[in-house]
Amino acid sequence: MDKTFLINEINRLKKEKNACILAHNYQLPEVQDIADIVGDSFALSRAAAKMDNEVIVFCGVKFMAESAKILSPNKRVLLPSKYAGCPLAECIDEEQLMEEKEKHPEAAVVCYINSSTEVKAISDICCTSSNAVKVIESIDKDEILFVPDENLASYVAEKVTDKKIIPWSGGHCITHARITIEDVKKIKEEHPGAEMLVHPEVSKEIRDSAEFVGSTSQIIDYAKKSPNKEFIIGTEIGVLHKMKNDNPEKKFYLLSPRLVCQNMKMTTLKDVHNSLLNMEHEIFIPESMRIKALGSLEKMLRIE
Ligand code: CIZ
Repeated sequence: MDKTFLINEINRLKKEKNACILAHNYQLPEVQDIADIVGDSFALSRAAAKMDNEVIVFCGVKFMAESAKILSPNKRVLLPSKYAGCPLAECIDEEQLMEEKEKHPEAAVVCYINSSTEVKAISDICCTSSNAVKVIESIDKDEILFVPDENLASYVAEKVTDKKIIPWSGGHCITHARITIEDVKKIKEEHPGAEMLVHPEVSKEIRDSAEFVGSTSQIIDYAKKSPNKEFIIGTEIGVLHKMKNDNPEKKFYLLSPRLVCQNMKMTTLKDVHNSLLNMEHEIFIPESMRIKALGSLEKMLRIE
């Protein structure tokens, strides 16, 4: 199908079905371009809850569409590519978290938004990469069990020194984990004047070489406000689309060509079209589970 025809059809179906399209910052450029809102999972879920469309097409991965459904139970939430998952979110299940909780009965449980609905349901509060420090600081306990991202846990532990952060061992984003210190040395030599901006899902070694650490939205924001003209970007390639559009006079270099998340790149325009046409793949969450998971998301929303 011709691209212009596909885009026209998506826009026609969007009106017919009273749908709104949300796309994560890591989505393919052409998917970001047809979206009503582009952002991080937190901003998108919050936007989904506020808008009055009957249908939400969530161009992202499963945990993101599930978070939108948890917050918007009366809307039909569709995930265009049913295989778009997140290995980080899948690295800990309910049973494993229960075992961990038993080992640390005094600890409050904080789950990263990159986690399953079941894990959110048995956590005290959820957080994203943009608000993790604020969330931890808001907790009235000295011990925090933080799941599942070990690098984000270590970043938070550096910022919040009056609490003991217990990380879930081995939880990593496989895309951010591909960056090596050799990549950093090479790109810094090539672009000595560039500021390096990285995501907190990178390792400590990489984080310590950067000028700024932040979520995708914070990185996008930082680059816009900085007087610098050149940036090395240490997160998934998808963010470059918005950064280049927002700042045509600035230069952006991806820290490593391996910073491509295959799951985020599964959603194509054709999938978005099929999703609207056939109302697929709809997210369903049992109500008792949704209510439990809602608690940890709502607590996070209250401290924003
Ligand atoms: O919170 C999100 O959307 C993720 C997974 C990353 C980020 O920093 O936006």
